[in-house]
Amino acid sequence: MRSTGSPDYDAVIVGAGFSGIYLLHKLRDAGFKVLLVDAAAQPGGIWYWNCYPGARVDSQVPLYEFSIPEVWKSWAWSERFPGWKELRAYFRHVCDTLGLWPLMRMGSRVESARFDEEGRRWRLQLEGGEGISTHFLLPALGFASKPYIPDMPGIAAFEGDWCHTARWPQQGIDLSGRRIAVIGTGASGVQIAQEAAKCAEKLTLFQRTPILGLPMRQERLTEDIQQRDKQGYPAIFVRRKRTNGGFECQSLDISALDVDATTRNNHFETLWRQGGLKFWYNNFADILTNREANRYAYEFWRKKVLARIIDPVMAEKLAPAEPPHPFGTKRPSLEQGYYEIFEQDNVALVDLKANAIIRIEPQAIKMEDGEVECDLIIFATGFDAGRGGLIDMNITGREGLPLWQAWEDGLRAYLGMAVSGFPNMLFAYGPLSPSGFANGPTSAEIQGDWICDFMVWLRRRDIDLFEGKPAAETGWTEMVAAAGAMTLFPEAASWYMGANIPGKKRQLINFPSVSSYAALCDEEAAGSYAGFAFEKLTRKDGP
Ligand code: NA7
Repeated sequence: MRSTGSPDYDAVIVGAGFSGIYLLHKLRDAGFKVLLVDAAAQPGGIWYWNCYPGARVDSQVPLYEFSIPEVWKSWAWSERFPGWKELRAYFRHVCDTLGLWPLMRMGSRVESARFDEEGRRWRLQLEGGEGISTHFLLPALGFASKPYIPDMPGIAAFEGDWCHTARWPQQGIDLSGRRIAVIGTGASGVQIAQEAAKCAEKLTLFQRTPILGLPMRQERLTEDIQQRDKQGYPAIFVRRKRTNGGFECQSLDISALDVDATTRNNHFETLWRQGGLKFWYNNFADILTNREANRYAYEFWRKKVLARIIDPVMAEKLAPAEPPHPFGTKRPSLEQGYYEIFEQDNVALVDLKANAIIRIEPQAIKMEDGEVECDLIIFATGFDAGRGGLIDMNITGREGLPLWQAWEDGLRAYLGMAVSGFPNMLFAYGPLSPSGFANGPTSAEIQGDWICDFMVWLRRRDIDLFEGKPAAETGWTEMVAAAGAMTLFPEAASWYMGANIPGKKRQLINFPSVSSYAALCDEEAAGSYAGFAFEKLTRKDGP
């Protein structure tokens, strides 16, 4: 590695999901010397790692794709909610269409990234020992790149197979005829359970908290239908940036309490019929802020679900009279026949709140009361969202400060992109930005455009070094917490609140509105990036 001269790259992007690929496209077009590296063998981000049977996106076509015309005009989906294989094919299409492959190094894991103060560059160590240097470091790891597997005594001696949904083997696992235990009933648990129920000898779901499932209403899509609909795409792509969730429409601007019961119910029914996440994001204005309004939504949801479950004991476990948490404060999942699988003889449910797991035996899961024999354990137990992947990248800032230490007392970041003490680094899809809460591509494009504009602005002024100001960072972090406090989100022990990871500080880790986020980012740019400190330096032998 050179210690003097220009760094190898103007920017290195880490991660080939939506945000990384978008940044690569933008920065390449803006004339930067840029490289993208990713540990995965193929682009797609979470759609590379989450390749379990049934894995699919919960945002409908055309929300979960780029607004880049040459990309969407030449692409057609086969389903309204595409699965992981098609999403991976889409990413290949994006890289082909935009000619990005020569700038991508797949199968290359970044083991560490260290800010070299003297050399004014980031030094990255790749798996295998190679070192590269870059002026700017842009981690774009996604909010869910670090799977969480709870401590399960005895797992090492388990004689069957086990894995996390987000580390599903690329060659797949045949679920047919297996005795399967799925631990966790979030979006991933629901999706894999629906598939496993079709072919497993025995499927046992271990539920700690019931998921509040919404009907997906999957549809086949033809090219003709999409050709017709594409006339409306540009307007949708503009509109999705003006909503809280990054979807095509917003919550209503009236309270659920300001309408009579019939009107309220009619709106609930309409959303229910439309399917997807609309019951969550297109509902009354105060569903996520007012307990009474929220309870109306829960009661409607419960009535719909109870109508599909015959056994009253099972019904109380899956859709309890008392809500496990306010509706929508944990991410609802889209389901396709989830509630019906529990009527099958080969499917069972263990309520972990009534019967906890004690340990894993070589051929069974032992609970306080009884045991479940199994030969495949699937952990659908979620992620150390927001920070996990970044911490695993072993990022070290000024004076050798590791990122994990900077975040020891909680996550902090300016604009959800910059951390003080870590100059010349911006992350996309990071904590305290809308990522995770919002539709991914919307967030990726807002941040990608902003980062690219910022880098062009720096280049025009020959600015070598930027760093988020500590006061701006504190202000942003407090603002996200204050925004969260105005909602019901803090009432749920969710990953949105960091509550799923033992020892993680409870705080809202996502900025709760895409449109407000975009406005604040625009304001920052219009104000000459006042939240950042800059240094103008001459490189030893740079241009
Ligand atoms: P989630 O949504 O974090 O779900 C994880 C599930 O695993 C959830 O049901 C958890 O129950 C359960 N869990 C976590 N730890 C344990 C332990 N120790 N024992 C039993 N059960 C446990 O992850 P997903 O992968 O499903 O979805 C992540 C996001 O991807 C999703 O929100 C969408 O944005 C797409 P809990 O609810 O914590 O009681």
